[in-house]
Amino acid sequence: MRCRIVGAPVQDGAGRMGCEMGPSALRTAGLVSVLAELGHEVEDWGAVEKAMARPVVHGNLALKALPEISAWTASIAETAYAASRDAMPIFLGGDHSISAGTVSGVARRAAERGRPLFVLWLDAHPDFHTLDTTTSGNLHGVPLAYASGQAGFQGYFPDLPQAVDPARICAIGLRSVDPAERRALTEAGVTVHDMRAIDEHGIAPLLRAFLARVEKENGLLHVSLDVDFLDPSIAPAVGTTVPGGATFREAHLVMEMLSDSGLVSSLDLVELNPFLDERGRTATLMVDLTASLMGRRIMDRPTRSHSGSL
Ligand code: B3U
Ligand code: MN
Ligand code: MN
Repeated sequence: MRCRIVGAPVQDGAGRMGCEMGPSALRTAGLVSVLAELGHEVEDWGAVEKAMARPVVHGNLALKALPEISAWTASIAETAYAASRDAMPIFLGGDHSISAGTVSGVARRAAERGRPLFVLWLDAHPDFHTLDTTTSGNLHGVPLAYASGQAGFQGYFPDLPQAVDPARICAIGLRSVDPAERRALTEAGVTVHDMRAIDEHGIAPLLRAFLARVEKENGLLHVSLDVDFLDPSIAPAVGTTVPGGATFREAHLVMEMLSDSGLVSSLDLVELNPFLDERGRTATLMVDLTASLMGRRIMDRPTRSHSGSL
């Protein structure tokens, strides 16, 4: 497969600085060579450049860096659209606000191809605030609401060429959801598998059911992996650690199942804050998870289905 690496060194959407270094850390952890060793053709597009920010005033005075994130969203969306033309883009964040641009860019591409776009959001948070409901004002808390066409972004964020149908979004790993987000997720009809659901059912059947839907509709699948999906004990390099996250094996299993599905058409690796890392272990884990998604296996065969003999 042809992979296209796109750096999006954005940090203004997070509460603290450092995510700007994310693309460098992922490259330092060997992302390009790992993909090449798996037999992929890798093209590195370097970094997206931020468009010129124009001043905007909004009634929610808590909002931070609105002109900057709006400008980033415009340039990232353009690049995401271009990068998804004839390759699988892998977007290196950057805080999660980059996904306002990546998802809207690949959604435009999917619409042009006449294929429905599905989104798998692997995160402790749903990032489903609107500009009106966020109380922290950190814009890494809004990208999924924007990309799925929730109200209140018009005039502040770039016009959305194509919204993702909320019924085609699945969020897995949630364990920190604000009341306004909870209401909005339910109303919009987003599929949510919180940590409790993972504890009760195991992560595999939850993901399998979603992948079956993507396959049935001949969809494209964008995967957005936030570092804080993972438990902080294995992934400390993130500004918003929330205890009780996905384990090492749960995360790899998700990636292996995604790989087997052959459905993934684009990927975000976001919220890595190398300033908070311990000798590069989180960056290395994110690269290893990407390797599992891109075909690295424990044994030289796909995982067998349980209906077959063990
Ligand atoms: N929902 C909270 C917390 C949060 C969202 N995304 C992250 N943290 N990383 C907020 O600030 O919107
Ligand atoms: Mn997030
Ligand atoms: Mn998060």
